[in-house]
Order: sequence, then structure tokens, then C-alpha cells
Amino acid sequence: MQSWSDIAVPTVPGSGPPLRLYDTADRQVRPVTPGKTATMYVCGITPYDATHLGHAATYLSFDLVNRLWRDGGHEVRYVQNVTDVDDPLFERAARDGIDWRDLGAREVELFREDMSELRVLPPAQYVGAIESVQEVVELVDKLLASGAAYVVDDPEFPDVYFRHDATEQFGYESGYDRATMDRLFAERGGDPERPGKRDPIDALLWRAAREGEPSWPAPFGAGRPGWHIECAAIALNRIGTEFDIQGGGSDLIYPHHEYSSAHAEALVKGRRFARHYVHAGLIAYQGEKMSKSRGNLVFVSRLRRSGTDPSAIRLGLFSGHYRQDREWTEQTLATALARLDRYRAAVALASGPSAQDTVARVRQHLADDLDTPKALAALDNWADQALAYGGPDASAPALIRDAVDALLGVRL
Ligand code: 5CA
Ligand code: ZN
Repeated sequence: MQSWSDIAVPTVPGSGPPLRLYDTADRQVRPVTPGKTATMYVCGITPYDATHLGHAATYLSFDLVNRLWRDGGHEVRYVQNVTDVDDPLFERAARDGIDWRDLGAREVELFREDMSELRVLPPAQYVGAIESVQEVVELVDKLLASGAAYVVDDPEFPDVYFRHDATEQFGYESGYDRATMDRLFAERGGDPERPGKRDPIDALLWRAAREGEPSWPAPFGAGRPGWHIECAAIALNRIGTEFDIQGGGSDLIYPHHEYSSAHAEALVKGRRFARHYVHAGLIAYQGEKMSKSRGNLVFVSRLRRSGTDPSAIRLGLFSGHYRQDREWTEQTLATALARLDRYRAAVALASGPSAQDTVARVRQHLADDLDTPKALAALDNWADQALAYGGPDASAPALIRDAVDALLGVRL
């Protein structure tokens, strides 16, 4: 699938400390230790509706990682999927009387536009579920052969399931106890009641063909991919195991990332799927998590069309810490717009206070688990000084402008 167009990133003199991030599995902030090439897989959208600010917040968080790595001289291999085969697409397409493929293609196109406008650096590989079905078939075949997967005893619908206890370390990523797993598995797309499963939390790998659903041929029977195996297959085949970061919103901690890692680790024994599991907090609106099912959505495309500067959207979302669940309000946007105006006025000055120390602070705060509130406070400080007292350094405004562009993706 086509990614979106590349975005120019200015080079900023100097360098910052290496990136440290909170790892969900180890429950601590620790250094990310990529080689020359850093590798990241971030779970992409299920394209049945437009991108909302919650999605945007998650992709913007990983965009900061991408930018910090590049600033540190790494090449970045960034892979993202598109879950373009899934129940919500079929349901929405049926409701609207359109083909589910057309719906997916349309929403992916809108997502690309939203990401470009938000200046999110594109993944090098942007991969749909439809185009990776064969990869899933191969993995499911291997999991069946190794005994990590089984076919339910149902001649009509011989679905394939993953034995959740196929790896010794199952559960390490979320760290949840069994009661929490049972609850979240049922809430987040699992099917604990499916007759014939060996355990309620065994996860679907391959759904045998049903009337009215798309299906693809496979040696173990025609059908379509389960959800977690899609991300396991797409990541494994492009960045292998022990890649640097597996990312997404915190609603993916369990079951999605627990099972995608377990599937991969059952195939490649002794290797941890990702070295860091990184999760962004969830954005709420009007008191509740922004979600398609609740309908309390602020769409990026609608904000854009009403003339909201994408840089203000970035500043609004960065005014809170990426791991914190937080609310988007009218005030968030108003504060961001005012901040953007101040920054623009300050970098338009002919000179200002020296900016080197400020840029060093911004790098330091971002490298410390993406502490955007502190990074913005350092910039506020420089802008306030510049606007109140001016300063002697004629190169400072351009340095701030480039640093804010390169590190935060905000264009002043
Ligand atoms: N296609 C799957 C991942 S493989 C999926 O979860 N799609 S999604 O469209 O539902 O979500 C896309 C991304 O946005 C995921 O990383 C998800 O964790 C994140 N996300 C969804 N809602 C929110 C929210 N309210 N706040 C922050 N991130 C969110
Ligand atoms: Zn995923």
C-alpha cells in the first residue's frame, strides 16, 4: 500500500542525549538502544471512519520518536499496518451500501491526507491486511505444525486458534493477571464463548469462511486472518524480532500486543518480539475516551477544513504527556493557538536571546520519555524573553524555528 509523501526535516546543529522511553513490559523508563538503523512498528488504523484526535495523538507520539532518532543520526525503518479486513469495515460498508474495499480505500486516503497535513513522517512500509494475507497463511501453517495452534472441532467453521500458553513467557507484555485478561479479552474483540476452544482466552488466528464474508484460500481451509497475527506477520517479515519499538495506544496493551508478541515468539523461540513496548495514553472528549463506538469524535479532517492550523493541533496534543490519558477541550485548542502565535511572533524577530541552551533543553526533555510539556515550557521561556526584551543573537530565531520544526514537527 502506498505510504504518504515524505516531509522535509531541517538539520539542527548539535545533538541531544539518547532516547529513554517507558517500556510497558518492564514497567520502567529505560534507554532505547537502536543500532545505526532503528526499527519501529506502530499499529495503524482500521479504516472504516475518519481519523480522530485520539488516533492523531498516538501517531504524533511515535512521530516524536522518529524525529528524535533522526536527530540522533539514525536511519529509521518504520513499518505501519492498515487493518483493512475486519468486522467494523464490513458492518459500516453494509450500513452505507458500499463495498468494504472501497470504504477502506477511501478512509486510508483521508488518513494519508491527515497525516501529511499534520507533518507526520511517513512509514517506509505501509502494509494492508489484504496484501499480507499470504504472509499470515504461512505463519498460521507454521504455528499449526508446531502445536502452538489448533483447529476447533467444528466441521462447518474450522477456525484456527492460538494456544495462549504456547510460550512460557505469555503475559509478560501487559503484566495483567488472569481476571484482568479475561475481562479485557471479552471487551476488546475476543470471543471467550466460542465453543470448541481449549481455553476462553485462546486467540483467533484464522477465521474459516462464512457466507457474506471475504475469504482467501489456505491449506487449512479458506478464511481470513485474525487481528493479532496480522501485526505479527507484517512486523516479522519486515523488521524481524527484537526490533526496537512496538507501538500503539494503551488500548492495545492487551490483548493485541500480548498476542502479536506471543504469536511471533512461538515461531521464533527465545527472542523477544519487540525490545520496547510503548503505549500512548488515550484522548478523551466530553468526559469519555474518544472512540468510534461512542461517537464523541473530533475529526482531524474536520478541524483542518474549519481552518485550524495543524501546528496548533500538534501543540495542543503535546501540551500533555503522551502516556497520560487526557482530555481534549476547546481550551486545549485555544491555548495551543495562543502559543503558536507567540512562537511565530518571537521567531519573526530580527534577533533574540541565545537559543542554544533552549534547544539543548528541548532535546533533553524529549529524550526523557518524550516530556513535551517540559520541552514546550523551555520554548515558552525563550519566546517570552525574546518578546519582552529582544536579544543580541541574530541567529537565534532561525535556530528555534528549525529545532521546533525538526524535533516537534511544528512549523512556525
Ligand atoms: N488497526 C488496529 C491496530 S492493528 C486499531 O486499533 N485501529 S484503530 O483505528 O482502532 O486505532 C488506531 C490507533 O489509534 C491504535 O494505535 C489505537 O491504540 C489508537 N487509538 C484509538 N483510540 C484512541 C484514543 N482515544 N486516544 C489515543 N489513541 C487511540
Ligand atoms: Zn496492530
